[in-house]
Amino acid sequence: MLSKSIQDALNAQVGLEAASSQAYLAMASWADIQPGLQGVADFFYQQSDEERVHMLKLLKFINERGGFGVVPELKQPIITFLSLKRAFEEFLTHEIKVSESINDLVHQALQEKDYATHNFLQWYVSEQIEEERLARTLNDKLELIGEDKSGLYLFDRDILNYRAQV
Ligand code: OFO
Repeated sequence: MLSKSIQDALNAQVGLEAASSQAYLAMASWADIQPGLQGVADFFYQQSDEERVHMLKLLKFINERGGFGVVPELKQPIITFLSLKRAFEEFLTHEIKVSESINDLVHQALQEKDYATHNFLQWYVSEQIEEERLARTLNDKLELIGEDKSGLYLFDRDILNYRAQV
């Protein structure tokens, strides 16, 4: 059975994963209407779907452990970006925030000796290592590319492969 404090913290994480899904959906929709960024749009549509899966996993875990997974209200995320670089910086910032939140949850689970929740959260710890690495890799690539149009063309063409590699 989940303690009230762990349940609240897990539900807060449900909210954060839902907000991630919304944020990446907005990035996808923005990229979708930019010329030549179909790969980036597909990438963020996929990221958005993944975050929804992260949210569902948490929600179901809370319910399985005798709690109540609460579907959160959502604020509108940033819907337009000054540049591709800014969108990817936002992506990295968001993932760092999620990692910090997962780390806090892990810490809380240990403090409360809730080993089942601690064990469950290890999947998120690994996932965040991958997501942050991917976000950093893509930001580094964009830094190198700068304003080079052929570089941006290749970035867009290959972005789904980077995702598979990282
Ligand atoms: Fe990438 O945020 Fe979920 O875990």
